[in-house]
Parts: sequence; structure tokens; C-alpha cells
Amino acid sequence: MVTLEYTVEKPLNREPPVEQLISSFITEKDGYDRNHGPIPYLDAATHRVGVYGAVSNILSLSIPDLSSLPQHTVICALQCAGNRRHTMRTKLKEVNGIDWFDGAVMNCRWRGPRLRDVLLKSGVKIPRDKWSSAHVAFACFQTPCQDDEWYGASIELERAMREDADVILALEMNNKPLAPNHGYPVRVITPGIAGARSVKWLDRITVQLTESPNYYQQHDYKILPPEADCVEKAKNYWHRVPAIQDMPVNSVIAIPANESKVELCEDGCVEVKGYALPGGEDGPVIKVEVSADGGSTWEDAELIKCVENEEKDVSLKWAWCLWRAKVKLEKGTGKRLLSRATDKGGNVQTRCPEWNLRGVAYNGYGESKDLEVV
Ligand SMILES: Nc1nc2c(c(=O)[nH]1)N[C@H]1C(S)=C(S)[C@@H](COP(=O)(O)O)O[C@H]1N2
Ligand SMILES: [Mo]
Repeated sequence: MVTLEYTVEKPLNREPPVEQLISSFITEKDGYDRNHGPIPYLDAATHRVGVYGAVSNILSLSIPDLSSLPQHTVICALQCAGNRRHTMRTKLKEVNGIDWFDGAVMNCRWRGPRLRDVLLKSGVKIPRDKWSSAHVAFACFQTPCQDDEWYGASIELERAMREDADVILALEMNNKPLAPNHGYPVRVITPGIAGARSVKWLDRITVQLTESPNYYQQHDYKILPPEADCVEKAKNYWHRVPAIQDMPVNSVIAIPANESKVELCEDGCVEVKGYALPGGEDGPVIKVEVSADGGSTWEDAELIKCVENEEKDVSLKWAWCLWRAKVKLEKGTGKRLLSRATDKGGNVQTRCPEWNLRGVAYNGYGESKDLEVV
């Protein structure tokens, strides 16, 4: 029998303080946890992943089967679509959902076989020119969730099959087997795509013509238009609004924290630090700017080079980027700083996106406000 921790009513959801989060390029421990149900403790010796649907051969893969395929490493940020919801809620209008601050993201080294290799082994029966309208659905049947009997998600088959999209079935996180709360013994990792699609405790992969029928694909994790301002109205939009896939370019200021007292350095500057995230497949982040005058003028931040740059075969396209800047500020109260990221694809963070009921994909300028400079 599978042991479960936490309950459907009270799943484990937590984030570290952002100051702590940005202290290392790789999030080694205490990353965020996001669960729609309890955490199952699975046995890697008996666990199997089934491959079904529009494939020539149905497969039932054990963990040793997955380990014996070529292993691929990806350094990628895993981010909940609800990251920064607190800012949308406080800046724009009340939204529904967990009150995430800026810490529902972590940057880790993931390792496992490519989903592509598993699908090739199984034999995809959908012709190549239909791959962008077909889907690969992921399912975990281990526990009921808050809004559905199981957890599921899907991504485009085209993305899954493209080698450079780096979608993997992760067996390891930061060179160790996944921890139970992060999906042991196997989870999907979908770089650039909202965390909701990186299904943990993966039981089944299905190649199909439709998206996953699961609640979290069909109803939740959608950027509804502002007219959908209550749950009743949202229902009229669910079938018309696409499920979130790629996450938008983003950045936050972690230090100094809102409402903190900051001391000027001898040069009359304060040190500012944060993280930045590329949009979808358009990484890496190539520029972060900081403004001390409400966005009239901007100065380039320094993008912090990380040791992992030395791993030649591992791309930083999907990783977050830690940054720091020295910004001139006058002494006084009510000071405000802003940050703005640009990625390689040319996506630039906007001042403030439109409000949406679920408060997802918030990517307004990073901000640190009500600072007292002494
Ligand atoms: N089986 C299952 N997979 C899941 C979830 C879940 O509740 N159950 N939550 C999803 C969401 S919404 C996010 S943001 C990430 C969180 O991953 P983490 O808990 O490892 O941080 O897992 C995704 N995969
Ligand atoms: Mo999420």
C-alpha cells in the first residue's frame, strides 16, 4: 500500500523567503512545494510508467528501464504559474489562489531520459505534420486532488518530440534521486513551461489528439480575460481560453526587501539583487535593468556568472539568472526600485500585465518599495 503524507484538504504548499532563494544558483534544498493533493511514497522497485494512446507499442517501463535509456541533464527553473500572485492581488485586484510571493520557483539540475526517446521507443503513430496539434498527456493516479480524482497535464507532441526542447522524465534532482515531495521516483520536467505540466509521481504517458482532460489542464492554470471576474463567469471561458504553457519573461527584486531600511554604501549606492527568468523557449535572460526613478531611466544590472557555465554540454537557456546592481539613491523614505528583464528572444518584461481571476503568470516589473535609505 502507498503511504500518503498530508491530505487532500491540506496539501503541502510552501515557498522559501526570496532572500534565501537567491543565495545560490542551484536551489539545493528548501525549494518550493506545490501540491494539489497528498504526497505519495512510492517504491522505485515496483513503480511503472505506462505509455499508451497513438503509439505502435504500448510500454510499461520500470525505473531501471528508464535508467537504461540515454540520460540527459537539464538545468532549468521550475516555476508555479501562480508565482508572484501576491503582487497581482495587492497591485491590481483580489485574485483566487494561494498567496504566493516571489519564491514559487526553483532552479535545479534535473536528469533522466528524454521523453522523446521514450516516445520513439514506443513508436508515435501520429504523422509528423500533425505533431503541433497533437498532445502528450501525463497522469498521476496515486492520490485524489482537490479538484479532480487524479492529477494530469499535457503539452504539445511537437514540443515533446523536439530534441532541443529538452523535455525529460527526471529521475534525479541535483544529482540525487528525486525527493518524495518532488515526485520520486519519476516526474516530467518541461523546461520553459508552467510547473503545473511537470507532473510528479508519473504513472502514465498518453499520445493523443486532445489535451489532458484533467481539471488542472482544462479549467485551472488559464489566463482568463478580465471579464471573467468570478468563478461562475470563469466557467464560460474555460473551453475558449488556452491552457498556460510557456511562462513569460520575468524578474523580481529580492534585496532590498519591501519596507526595509537600507544603508547607503560609501559610493552613495545601494546593492540590489534578484532573479530573472526567460520567457518559454526564448532563454537565456540577456539583460536585467534597474530603475530608481519609477521607470524613466534604467541601468544595466550585472548578470552573475555561475560555475555551471563550465559544464559545456549543459545549456543555460532554461535556467534563471541571478543578478546584482549598484544603484544611486538619495537618503530618505518612500524610495522605490524597479527591475526589468529581457531574454534572448527579445521578450521584455512589461510594467504590469492584465489582471486575471486566478492571478497566474504575473510578470510586472520587479519592485521593492517603501524603502528607507539611511
Ligand atoms: N502529481 C502531481 N504533479 C504535480 C502537482 C501535483 O499536485 N500533483 N503540482 C504541479 C504544480 S502546480 C507545480 S507548480 C509543480 C510543483 O513542483 P514541486 O512541488 O516539486 O515544486 O508540480 C506540478 N506537478
Ligand atoms: Mo503550480
